[in-house]
Amino acid sequence: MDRNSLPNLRGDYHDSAADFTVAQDWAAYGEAEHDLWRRLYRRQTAILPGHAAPEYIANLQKMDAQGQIPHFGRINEQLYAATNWQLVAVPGLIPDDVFFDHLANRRFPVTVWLRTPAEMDYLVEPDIFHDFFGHVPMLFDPVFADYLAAYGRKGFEAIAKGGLKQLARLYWYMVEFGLINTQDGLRAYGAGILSSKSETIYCLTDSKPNRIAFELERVMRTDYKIDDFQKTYFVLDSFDQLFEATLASFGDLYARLADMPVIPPGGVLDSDRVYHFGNEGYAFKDTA
Ligand code: HBI
Ligand code: FE
Repeated sequence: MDRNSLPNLRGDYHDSAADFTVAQDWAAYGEAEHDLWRRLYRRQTAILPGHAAPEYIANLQKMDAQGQIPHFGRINEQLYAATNWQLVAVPGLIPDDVFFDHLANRRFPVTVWLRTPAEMDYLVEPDIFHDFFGHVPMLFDPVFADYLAAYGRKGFEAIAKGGLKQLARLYWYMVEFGLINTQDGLRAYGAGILSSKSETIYCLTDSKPNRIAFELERVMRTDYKIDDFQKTYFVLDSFDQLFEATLASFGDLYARLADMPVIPPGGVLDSDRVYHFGNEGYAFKDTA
């Protein structure tokens, strides 16, 4: 995928480098943007207790990012010391292969622009609030940080073996919309969830979606829609579980998955370990 094959995205890509990085130009953020950041941050942190994984909350607090739009260079001093990761500024979505290369080298691409006040509740493309508030706290978690680097390394194999769609589902369900089981019940750690007030509440309390135990092939077979709440959330027993599943050699996994039926977003298999059977869900006979 080259830069002019990206759909007409909102960001300013004209002076991005070959790896799609740009300068953050932190001084260019206006007071109105810092104020919107503070409003988004305050509103979201108010609902984290009881909804967000404790690791996420603890790591978010470490960064002290509530007062203004974060300066990536300052955060990188903390982040690099914690897990050898660093944030790189990008104009927005970047091609899969470039994205995987950044992750494999422990560089997390963070969009530089912030949504408008009219987009407080929803926007299509990830902005700095989604990328930073949603993704960066988990980069401070050593196991999750190792998982994400392993995920990036798996990107090249997926492109080579035609498994890009399956690997993107793993990212979608487990990085953007993942839940984890804790002794206090299910909690959210996914970035797409925790950067959205409505989905933070919906994913744990609404009876409509399925909540099903994570299993690598099951997730890789499950389709998703990008413009609505999830019909199914997958639940980890631990971050180690996700790391070990991703680190393992995938062997002929993509070839096997290519012959298996895609599972619709709301499907439930007989083989699923189900935490909650959504009332929108429907039995999808396990044809495996
Ligand atoms: N680019 N900046 C950015 N952020 C993402 O999260 C991202 C991306 N490009 C591709 C992508 N995500 C997904 O296709 C991953 O599943 C690979
Ligand atoms: Fe994201």
